[in-house]
Amino acid sequence: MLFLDEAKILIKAGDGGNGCLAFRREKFVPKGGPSGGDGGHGGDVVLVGTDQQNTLLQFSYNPEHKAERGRHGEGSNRTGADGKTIEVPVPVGTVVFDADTGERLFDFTEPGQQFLAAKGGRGGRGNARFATSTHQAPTEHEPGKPGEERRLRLELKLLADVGLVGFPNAGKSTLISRISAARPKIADYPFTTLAPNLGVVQLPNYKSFVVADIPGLIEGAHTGAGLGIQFLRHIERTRLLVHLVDVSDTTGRDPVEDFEIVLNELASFSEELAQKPMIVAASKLDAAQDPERIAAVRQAAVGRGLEYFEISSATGQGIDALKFAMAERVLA
Ligand SMILES: Nc1nc2c(ncn2[C@@H]2O[C@H](COP(=O)(O)OP(=O)(O)OP(=O)(O)O)[C@@H](O)[C@H]2O)c(=O)[nH]1
Ligand SMILES: [Mg+2]
Repeated sequence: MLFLDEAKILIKAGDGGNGCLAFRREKFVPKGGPSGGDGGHGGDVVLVGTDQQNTLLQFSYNPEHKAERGRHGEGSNRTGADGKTIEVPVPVGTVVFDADTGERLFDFTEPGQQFLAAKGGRGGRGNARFATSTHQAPTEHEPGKPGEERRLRLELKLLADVGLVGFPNAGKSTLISRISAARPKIADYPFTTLAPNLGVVQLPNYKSFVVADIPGLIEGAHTGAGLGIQFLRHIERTRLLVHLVDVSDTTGRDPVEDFEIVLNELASFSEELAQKPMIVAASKLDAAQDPERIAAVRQAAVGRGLEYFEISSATGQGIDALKFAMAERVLA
């Protein structure tokens, strides 16, 4: 499933250092020659493709990136140090635009690719550089040139890492709203979700992954019942499915049957989907009074060799454990 992530950033390369105006002062030498050193060059801002990130989220916390300025030149022909160039990592898949002109500047397709986004200013020349045989005491010296400054718009097409599947009303949208900043519509009736929602799940170590919440599946979906199964193509390229099974007492259905129906519908969409790694999560534990219903779902999952969790998006029970299990699978 493609999802557009966008960020605007300001980048500023370092200014060049000023050239220096100085003359040598030596004992017994009445008039020393010019000795003003050159200013250092300002640092560049370079964007570098990385596969260690898959969202632009970090730029909302960090929208400005500035490189160091060059140091000014000094007397005794000392050249100022160059400013450090900074490298700003951007996820592979990012397209870079000039935010002001709309011009497309660069396309990151591989990790390690570099784009010089703002060039540092040249350092100014010190007066020592202007000396000639006929002009032995020059006072000319140049200021450093300003570094380039640019506003960029970054665009990233995101691929979901995890697909949430289950019966309508199983609590998929509620779960994604619990673990990400996504705020999809949630309601107490089937087929609330009509189109996929994506959410970015942030982990404490600054890593993140993308979860897709899709419409519910019912028996016969592959023949068009409910919303059909066409939307399953949105999760075809995910690495993991999380299968939510409502074990609360209010459904009036057998949760194991729900579980098997969804497995069948996935299989009738494609073999690939049927084979995808899956975590089973019994949902709405807070509203489940009957331990046998829960045990039956656990048995059905574990019997198929699937990892199993019990959660409640209402109370938060099991949510972190499930989140970290997802992270472990998709970030491994
Ligand atoms: N008690 C309880 N209710 C929940 C929990 N999670 C979700 N619900 C409720 O279950 C109903 C359905 O939740 P949704 O998140 O919309 O379910 P869904 O799976 O996205 O449903 P569709 O989009 O229709 O497929 C809502 O009324 C939620 O408030 C839970 O952990 N406990
Ligand atoms: Mg929903």
